[in-house]
Amino acid sequence: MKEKLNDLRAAVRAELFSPETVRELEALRVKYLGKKGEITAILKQMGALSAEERPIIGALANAVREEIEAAIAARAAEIENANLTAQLSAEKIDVTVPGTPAAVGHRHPMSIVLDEAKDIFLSMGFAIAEGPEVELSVYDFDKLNIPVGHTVREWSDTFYITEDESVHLRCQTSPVQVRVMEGQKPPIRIISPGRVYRKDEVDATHSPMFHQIEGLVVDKGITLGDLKGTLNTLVERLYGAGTKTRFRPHHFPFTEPSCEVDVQCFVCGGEGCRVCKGEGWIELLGSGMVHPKVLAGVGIDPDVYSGFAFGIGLERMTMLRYGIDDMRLLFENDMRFLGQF
Ligand code: 2U9
Repeated sequence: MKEKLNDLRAAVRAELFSPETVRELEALRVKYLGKKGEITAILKQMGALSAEERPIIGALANAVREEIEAAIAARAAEIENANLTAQLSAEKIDVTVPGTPAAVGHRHPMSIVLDEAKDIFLSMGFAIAEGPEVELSVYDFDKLNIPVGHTVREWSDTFYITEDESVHLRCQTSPVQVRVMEGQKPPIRIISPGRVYRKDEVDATHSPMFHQIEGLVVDKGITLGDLKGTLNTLVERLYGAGTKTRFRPHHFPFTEPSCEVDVQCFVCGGEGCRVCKGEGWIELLGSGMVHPKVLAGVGIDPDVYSGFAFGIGLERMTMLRYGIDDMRLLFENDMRFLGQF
């Protein structure tokens, strides 16, 4: 039995280096130390030994078992270490590989043009005013001298909220200016950018929701000359120094006199081209001197004060600025389009 144990010890020593993996090593452990293993088989035969032999063989068997256990544990550590080294060298990081660039967002083209317009007006001393999109008809119609029966008041034109026509989605940002005039004495110099709503069918130049930038100046001695100077400054800053404007008589209920303002085509310089449809001029905005009835209606004496007002469509401004021929592109959120600005 002693011999057998010594043979086992030698056999394990010889076999210990053939396992390459933890699994193969485990098979070796089972072969010698498992329930049906060779050491266990020897220990089971101990009952047949004499009382003198039993402790000697028992001690030897334990010593051999401990040695085998220790040898297997050491070999296991060796295999794991080799695995780790192999893994580390296989997985080494190449710090020179270029990184994946993070996608950075940017402003919508209308935000770019709006920010530019805000900068221009802020530099001329205007403040920015905002107000509700769900508006009282008193502010959007009555106080703007828009009479009962005017087409804009029809259900086919305006998104009414109440049956009695007292509340609707504002169809211009002018009620913001009315609210400012009611709450503040002249001098007043504000722009009111924001969303407005009209029951228009969607096409290349119409949308039931669009954006306006309106402006209002009220003070003593404000004239049409101030309106022209302000709008010429806007146009020159937007489209380049020397860009000409043309003021054509028009009618709005809230201004008197009223005019539409064209800008000399900034593509062809007035020669006539595709953008200005051969006209040489492009219609840009509406404007006029605030109607005395509108001033009186908010408690500003029209014999002491006068003012001018204007309104520009932001979509139109943006389309002209970037040569966009279809308004729907501005609302569809197609990244192939938006990525170009
Ligand atoms: C007050 C008094 C007068 C604002 C004005 C226009 C002319 C105008 C259009 C331009 C293109 C609307 O977006 S659009 O379709 N606007 O033509 N807006 S004068 O006049 C005011 C505003 C407030 C108290």
